[in-house]
Amino acid sequence: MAPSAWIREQETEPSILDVTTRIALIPGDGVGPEVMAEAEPLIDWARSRGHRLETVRLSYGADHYLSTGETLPEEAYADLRDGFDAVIFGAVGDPRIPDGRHAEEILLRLRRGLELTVNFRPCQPLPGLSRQGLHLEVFRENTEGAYCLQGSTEPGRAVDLAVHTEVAVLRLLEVAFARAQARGCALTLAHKANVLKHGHGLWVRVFQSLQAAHPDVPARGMHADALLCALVQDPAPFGVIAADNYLGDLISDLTAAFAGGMGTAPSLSWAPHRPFRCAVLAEPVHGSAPDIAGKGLANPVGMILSTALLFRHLGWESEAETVERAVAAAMRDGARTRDLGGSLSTAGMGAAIRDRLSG
Ligand code: GGG
Repeated sequence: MAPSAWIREQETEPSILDVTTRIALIPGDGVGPEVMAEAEPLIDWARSRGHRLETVRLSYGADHYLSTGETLPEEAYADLRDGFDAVIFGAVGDPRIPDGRHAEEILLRLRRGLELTVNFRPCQPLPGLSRQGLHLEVFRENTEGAYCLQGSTEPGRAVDLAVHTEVAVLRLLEVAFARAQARGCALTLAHKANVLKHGHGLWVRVFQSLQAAHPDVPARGMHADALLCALVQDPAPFGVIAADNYLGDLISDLTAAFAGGMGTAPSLSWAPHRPFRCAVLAEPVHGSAPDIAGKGLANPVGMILSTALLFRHLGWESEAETVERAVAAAMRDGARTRDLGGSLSTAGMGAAIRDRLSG
């Protein structure tokens, strides 16, 4: 290409900072709004560093459902899908709605509707916590399996179906293989194909087909029960673990416990094939924890680290690293919420982290 044409292309191409990123904030229920309040200043901070950002707060959750009967209205969902780039989500779940209908129609709807197949749940203990040096990452399929919401209850009999599709399994496993390859670490598939011959049989077949294409990745399948036993005994040899929705949910709660518990565990879900404008959702692993809601007892670290994962996904590596460094510095300096044996409130921990943002 001639230099002048190249220069014209450079001039007309919008710089990444010229593009407005639209982020929907859905605090949800219980401790969701409290931890979201500690993520929002980070978005303002990213804006102050030149990123063009617009946030819109959406109040869907238990209170909205109980007062209006609405969970996530179709128009709101369509606007979110086509008019936003990302979602930051707090938590859903409320004892006033024992069947969890609103949670299902908000969070599972977003995960499934936006085809957020990949749920990434890293576990790296922060400074001052036990198991230093551990670096485990769980890749959980996020849209189907036992969470496909198909089943029935009859007198004396209840059925939950688990639907696994080759497309979703392949999408999840391709990301897990690529990550293990990039990290140069082992990849383990958790399954129970000895019993769940159909669904998990499919997982094993797809896994084996990718093994052939990635001879440099030390990859193996393990029965999930044996894997859990091995993890409890010594998680260090594991690098990346891939699993279906149900097993991934359980395994990632165990790995969260290795790194300080649910309060510190971040997650990011995304659609690798980008079917819609909105293709990524950040949320802490923890739920709404209604027993401690409104008391300033929730640990905001999971939410803050999820926000850092979102920054990285959006290409804002410097902001992601700065936030992660600030969390590590606060922990190194002894900042702790009650769940980690300290006395800081949710807001106090958020402030301790923000005080250490630099760079
Ligand atoms: N941030 C994850 C989330 O909200 N998950 C939903 C959930 O687990 N809800 C049940 C609960 O809050 O107890």
